[in-house]
Amino acid sequence: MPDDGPDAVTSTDRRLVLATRNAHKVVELAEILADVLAQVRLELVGMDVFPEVADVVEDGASFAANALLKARAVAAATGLPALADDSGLSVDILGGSPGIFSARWSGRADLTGTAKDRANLDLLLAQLADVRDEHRGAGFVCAAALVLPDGTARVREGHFRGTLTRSPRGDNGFGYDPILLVEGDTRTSAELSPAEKNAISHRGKAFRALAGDLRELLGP
Ligand code: ITT
Repeated sequence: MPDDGPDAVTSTDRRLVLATRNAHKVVELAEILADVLAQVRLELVGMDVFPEVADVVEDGASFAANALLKARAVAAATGLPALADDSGLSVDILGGSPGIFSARWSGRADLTGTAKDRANLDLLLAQLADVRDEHRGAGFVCAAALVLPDGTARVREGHFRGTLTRSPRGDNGFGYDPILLVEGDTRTSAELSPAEKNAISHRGKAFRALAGDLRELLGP
């Protein structure tokens, strides 16, 4: 047997790489995909296992295009099947914005993590200060992509509707969760438990749809 070195990928490698640097997404996805990963006997690993792989520029014009860009780049760089998502908040009265620009809506490139999330939602609430309750409809959107090393690709979308509050509420989740009042509920998305959010969220729906593709393409 030739020595392929410690990082060589073999046909028995059962790792599936999640192409995100967002720690909250890794936690949510490990939970959402737990059953299917056990079924197809794949181990989910994050980008921390591949520190040498550079971030891809998310210059697509849609959630689906960006999810595919991220998954394609990671599958090509690692030789492993890759999952990625692109997600964001789509506000009706803003014609779907912030949309694919949700993560950088405030323009505060100097901030990261919760400080950046807070700047983004503060700006959005300020922009919508004069908008009446009946016009505050919004929803999270998620495009989830699976790309195999041979280029085979699948994308699925999920939506999670609600209305925007006037101030943040709740400590769970991340991003805009504290300002999305969940449709048919009195709580914001940040007041749901992780399991409750996963059951109805855009990311839960998109990745549960993609689970069928994982079984079909990567099942034993
Ligand atoms: P990766 O690209 O590394 O996956 P990211 O945080 O940049 O991480 P996105 O490009 O998908 O992720 O941007 C998503 C932004 O949309 C995120 O920063 C939040 O502001 C918002 N968002 C997405 N899903 C959300 C959720 O479930 N709850 C709250 N906000 C969410």
